[in-house]
Amino acid sequence: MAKIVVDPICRIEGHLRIEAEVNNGRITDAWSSSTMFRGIEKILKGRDPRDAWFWTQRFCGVCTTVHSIASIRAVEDALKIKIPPNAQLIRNIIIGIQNVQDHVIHFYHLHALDWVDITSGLKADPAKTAALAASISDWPNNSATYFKEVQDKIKAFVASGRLGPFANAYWGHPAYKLPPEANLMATAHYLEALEWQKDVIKIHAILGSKNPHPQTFLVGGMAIPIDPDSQNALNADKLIEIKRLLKKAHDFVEKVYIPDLLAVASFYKDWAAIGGGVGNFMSYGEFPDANGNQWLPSGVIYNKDLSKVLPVDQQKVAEYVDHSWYDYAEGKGKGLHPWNGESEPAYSGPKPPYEFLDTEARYSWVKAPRFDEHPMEVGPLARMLVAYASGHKEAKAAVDMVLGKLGVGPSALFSTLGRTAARGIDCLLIARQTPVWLDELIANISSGDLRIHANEMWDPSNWPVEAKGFGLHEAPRGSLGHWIRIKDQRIYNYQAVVPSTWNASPRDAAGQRGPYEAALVGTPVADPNMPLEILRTVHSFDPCLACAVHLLDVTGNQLFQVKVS
Ligand code: NFE
Ligand code: MG
Repeated sequence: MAKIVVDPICRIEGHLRIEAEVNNGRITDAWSSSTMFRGIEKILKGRDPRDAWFWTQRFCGVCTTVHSIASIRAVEDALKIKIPPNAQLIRNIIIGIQNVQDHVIHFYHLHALDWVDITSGLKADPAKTAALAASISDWPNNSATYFKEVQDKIKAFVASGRLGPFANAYWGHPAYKLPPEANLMATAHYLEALEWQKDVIKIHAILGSKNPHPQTFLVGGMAIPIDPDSQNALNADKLIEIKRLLKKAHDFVEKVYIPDLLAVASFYKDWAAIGGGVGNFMSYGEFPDANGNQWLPSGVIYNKDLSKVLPVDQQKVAEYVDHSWYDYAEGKGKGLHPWNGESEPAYSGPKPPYEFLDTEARYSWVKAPRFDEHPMEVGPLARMLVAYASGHKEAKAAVDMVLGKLGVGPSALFSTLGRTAARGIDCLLIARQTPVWLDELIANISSGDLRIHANEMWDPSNWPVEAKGFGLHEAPRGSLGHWIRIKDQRIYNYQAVVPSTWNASPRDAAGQRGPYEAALVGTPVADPNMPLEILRTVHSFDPCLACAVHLLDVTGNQLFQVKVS
């Protein structure tokens, strides 16, 4: 038996360590550990609830909007505030483009190199690459000249000895299966996606003044004035520019991301039987209309059973710390609902440098959230499964299209490949739908409705002495919840349970594995010195440990470690 340590997992946000036991070329057990603590939930206590979004937004710079959204929703829920339709639609557009940009960045810049061997692309024939690209998409850039230019650029990188973003990967690993032309095509689109994402996110700059971390969120609505006749407000020119950028976003997803995803996935169909995980899925639902009806449904699926979608009741969320470096006042073995949540750090792990964590004891800064005692996978796969099983028309059509093109059935969704494919489908659906919200916004403004903020509860003297609320959101990586208790106009308690807390969860009091841990069991590892397969499965979740723990590792300065014993 070999125990493998990968620390840190690269191409993610934050610090994640995986320890895995490998027997006969397969992982037989795994542990997911965050080696980073932050503590923003504690910083919030005693502050003005209307400022919470601004602090929580700093949980993370990747999902740059999501904690603002969850936070203002939590405060609005506590204070019973109904926001105007324009604010709802603007939030949907901000959330929509965040998801689309984030998924494309994940596919090309964080996950693709697990499947695409850039060095193999150096051997590709640019003309054949153009023919391959033309066979799957009419994207105009796909010419032999273009692919030759990209190949020359990579050759120059290699010749200079400065590989930049491509310096660190398991190049030449036998688990890479793409022919050179497919590798070159994907590499070209990696570079193109870098430019594209920079452009499309300008929508956040227009609606939110900047990105990352847009600045126009506001409890009760948005802080962006609407006035078709003013240069200093959301006017017709800006709406037209948003329309253009949304089209650009959608075109790339439809004509580059999805064709590339299908092309790459077709070489890795064996990964449709690997990386299934806990088999329970949860989505909070997202994109409310003016009446609060969600465009993507909420729901819970247990044991991969798509015949039943159960309702989400936030009261059933509880976090355990039996294997996490926190102390609860009442001791071990109990889960706390976030309204009563505590974040008292209590590090009991080994002093660095250490070889292994004591995984029988506490081993992570991530807590273990459970829904009705069950570990839940959250994220695009959960979202698409809940939508599919709920009969969501567009989701069903898109899922069936992808499964049909790959020649696999719905059971293939419960896998590493399924997770990666579902992210593409989620991205496609949202890229198609976001222009619809823009049109609704334009129609509403044209009808003369310029309201953007509900003022009546802004003044704290109108608030009850005590109030509590929750804000649920589907962030790119999945179900995000913020819970707030307000007392005497100040934050009495504040807890966030974020997507990567669900997915990167360690064991709970009952010893149940978290989703990364469960998904790794059964994953093959051809060469324990180059655990590419671990990266494939863990990356398929798109980890963000900055979010999940919400201080820095003040002792462990190690930058990279892959250890086999
Ligand atoms: Ni830091 Fe995040 C998203 C949140 S974490 S990226 O999406 O919330 O899972
Ligand atoms: Mg938390």
